[in-house]
Amino acid sequence: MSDAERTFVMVKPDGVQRGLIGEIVSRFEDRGLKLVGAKFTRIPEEQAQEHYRELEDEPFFDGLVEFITSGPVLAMVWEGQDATRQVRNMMGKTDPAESPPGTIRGDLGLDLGRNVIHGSDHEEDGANEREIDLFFDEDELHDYEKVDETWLYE
Ligand code: DAT
Ligand code: MG
Repeated sequence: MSDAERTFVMVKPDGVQRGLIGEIVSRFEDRGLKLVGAKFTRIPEEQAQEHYRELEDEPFFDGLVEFITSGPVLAMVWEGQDATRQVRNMMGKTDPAESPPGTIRGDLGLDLGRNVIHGSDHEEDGANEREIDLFFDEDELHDYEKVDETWLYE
């Protein structure tokens, strides 16, 4: 495998409430990505503010923090070739209304403020490491080999 990397992904409170955890996890498994960490948790307000700190000057920031802390989320780390960019491609655009069918947001959402899933931004330097560190301790991430790896990568 070339270019293996880990990316931070989260099913947001709306995705949890709507029973979409299985559907979303399935998509990443089917794609061949490897789950290396997962945590079902309710994000403390301070952690949510830190997670979205790039957006703190936006008018929607307080509502965003309120929403993301309004119920439990499934925080995950997925590993694979070019994982960050591939996950973002699978998610679609930020606004579900602009996301094509076939993408997670394009298939499972309608509204910008309820877009079901978070994934680290591949265009933002170091976003992955920062977000993984914010949600996981080192011993909560698992190094292991999966049986399909020799068939998944040339
Ligand atoms: P993404 O989640 O696609 O990385 P982002 O990092 O720009 O998008 O924004 C984080 C979240 O903030 C996004 O998932 C939904 C919310 N958001 C973004 N732009 C918004 C807007 N103009 N109005 C309301 N919520 C917005
Ligand atoms: Mg983002």
